[in-house]
Amino acid sequence: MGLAVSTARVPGAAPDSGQLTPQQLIEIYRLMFLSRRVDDREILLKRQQKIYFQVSGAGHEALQVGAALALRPGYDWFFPYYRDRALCLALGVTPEEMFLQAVGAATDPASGGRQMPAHWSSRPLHIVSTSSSTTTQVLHAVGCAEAGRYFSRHPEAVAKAEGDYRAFRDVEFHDDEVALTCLGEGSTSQGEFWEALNTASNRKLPVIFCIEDNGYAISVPVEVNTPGGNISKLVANFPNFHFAEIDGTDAEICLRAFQAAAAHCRAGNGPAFVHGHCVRPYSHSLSDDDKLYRSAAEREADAMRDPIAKMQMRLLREGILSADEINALEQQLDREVAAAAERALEAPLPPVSGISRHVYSEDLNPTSASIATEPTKGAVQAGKSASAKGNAPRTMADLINACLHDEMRHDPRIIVFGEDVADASREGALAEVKGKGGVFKLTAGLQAAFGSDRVFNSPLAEANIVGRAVGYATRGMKPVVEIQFFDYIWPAMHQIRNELALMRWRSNGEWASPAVIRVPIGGYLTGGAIYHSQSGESLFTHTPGLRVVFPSNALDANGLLRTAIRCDDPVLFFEHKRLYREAYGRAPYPGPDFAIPFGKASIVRPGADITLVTYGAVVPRALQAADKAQREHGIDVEILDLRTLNPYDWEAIATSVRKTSRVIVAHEDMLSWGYGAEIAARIADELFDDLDAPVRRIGAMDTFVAYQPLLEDAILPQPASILKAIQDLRAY
Ligand SMILES: Cc1ncc(C[n+]2csc(CCOP(=O)(O)OP(=O)(O)O)c2C)c(N)n1
Ligand SMILES: [Mg+2]
Repeated sequence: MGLAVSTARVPGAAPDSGQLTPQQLIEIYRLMFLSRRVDDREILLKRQQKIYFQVSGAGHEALQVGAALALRPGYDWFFPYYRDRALCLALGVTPEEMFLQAVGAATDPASGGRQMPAHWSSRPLHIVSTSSSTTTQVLHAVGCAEAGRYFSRHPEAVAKAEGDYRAFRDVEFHDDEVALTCLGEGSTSQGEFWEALNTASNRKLPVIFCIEDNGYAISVPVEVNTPGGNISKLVANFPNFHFAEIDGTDAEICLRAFQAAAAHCRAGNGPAFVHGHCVRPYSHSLSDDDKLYRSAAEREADAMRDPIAKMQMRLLREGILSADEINALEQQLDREVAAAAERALEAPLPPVSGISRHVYSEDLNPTSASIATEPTKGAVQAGKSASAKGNAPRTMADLINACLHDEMRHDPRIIVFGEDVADASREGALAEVKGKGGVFKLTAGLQAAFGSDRVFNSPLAEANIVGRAVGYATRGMKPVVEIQFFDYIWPAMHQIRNELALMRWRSNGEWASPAVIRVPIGGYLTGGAIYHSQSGESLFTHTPGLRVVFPSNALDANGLLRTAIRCDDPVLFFEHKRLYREAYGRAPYPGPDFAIPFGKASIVRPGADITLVTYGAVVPRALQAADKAQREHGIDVEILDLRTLNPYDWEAIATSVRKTSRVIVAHEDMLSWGYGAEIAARIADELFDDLDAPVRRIGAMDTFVAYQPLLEDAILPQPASILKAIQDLRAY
């Protein structure tokens, strides 16, 4: 019997549904054993303190090799979790690449030394970078599958285009592609798991959910995480699924299960759920000792089901390999693994100078002055009659809606989803109804104009919205999603901070998720109360990788939203609810290509005595205060509207402060730890010699916004409180 000893996947080795050949069985054993040996070598390196972390895939090898051999690397899509060493080996990641990650080498292709080992990523193989967060990846797989379907229905969206993110986001897809996502049984307790099943089921998406059930989540046994102890029983009523509950330690059973699952998905019948019962012979990680919480009998029973031993027994029993041949194969693999580890230990380490690379796109700079255009006078919006609105000033809500219409026409990769954003999910009603188009009507008419494939309602689940957007965006699409109220962004916070913002940096530029999230924000609503008035922008400007935009008027909103959509970075686009239909800041339609670069403040009122740095709904309030200060007290205030909070226009701030020597930073959000704290600290640090007075800050009281208008007025900054600060600072 010839031995397959290469560490690369044997081309054409993927078995079909017929009898497995001896060669194929040997190949399966080779991959499983290789995975275990890479784990063993990493454990040794960790004990020698040559690497810094180790988590093993031991006990899961049969399930993972079965999954990999039923699918196609570089064709299907993979959203693994940290135990998936055997999966990744079988897809084509090499042991040396795994060791490069373990040592944190510059040449680690998954992350360039940024992620722990076993945090997989490979663009050529279609393994999308995953984080340490259990379960976030399942929603990415859902969005990925949706994107694949979208491209096969909309081939016009595949084309590249110069002048926006599409120049750097290549698209590949196959009509019958499948997305595989893996997770542990403990991780099925996360809400995101259920949110992913929801959409995969409802939209009949080709996603295979692989549950690698080793009975424990660190020290917590399955019955504590899963009522009744069996996740298959709980999910059994989701429509459109193919279900399989299998022995995850028998490689052939696993392979057959994934072949059936893939066939169901490729045929367009919906998603699949493969629940494999496997074992965990090596404790959770090297930081864990399962003797602390598992009985000896239980650990012995697990050892009896070790998939490597089972496969080896089969090869011997069926006379496929002799004991000597198995020995020879294993020794050969051991030598290859040892040599791969040695090479990795010699690899160059990442330069400190490269730390900031790939926080944001290296290709498209949204602050470039070349983005700036002038509004087109007398422009008429496509699809609207010239007479209807003509050149009359339009509200912020109207010009955001106009931008969405124009950009969707301009770029077929844009899709819009969120809660209530469609005109009517039941399309039959569209002929007779006006349509909803968002609770604030910002997406009105988009579904009617561009169809339900491009504009649709999500389930009422914010992590679902952002997690799917990440998946869509990694495929080169441009999701422009809506979170209905800033007050309810928190379920999506995990996806925003750990996934959306990090995809590019953690994969060292290999992957990116440049989605746009539009978020109505803020108070001054008279009755908005605690849960419809929140601000909190500094929580997001404190997240590297995310662009944060906060316009104060209709024209800026239009031009900045266009830059956000065409941008190659993820953008959080805050829209102040109070400004949506305000008389202040209306503007005529500026044309379909009007754009404002990020990081460019606007001087909304020039002045000589005091600089007032602000943004959002405080801008019109600051203007009122400044006019009064001039009129009644002769104080000439210069107001800077930052417009974008990350990046922000430090040059404009510094120039103004050098001129006035007095500065107030004002915002609607709470004062303490607010956005102004950073700006004030930087001014104090870098412009100390230019100041004639302390840096002053204005913000909301350190509380939430109350319902009773009397209280709301007292809690939020008002023109009167801004005026008082201006007077005090002048007198200092
Ligand atoms: C959101 C999140 N919470 C907690 C953790 C810490 N953590 C890492 S692995 C793990 C247990 C996962 O158990 P399971 O899903 O059964 O996978 P297994 O490790 O058993 O393969 C926990 C709690 C995490 N990484 N992410
Ligand atoms: Mg587990």
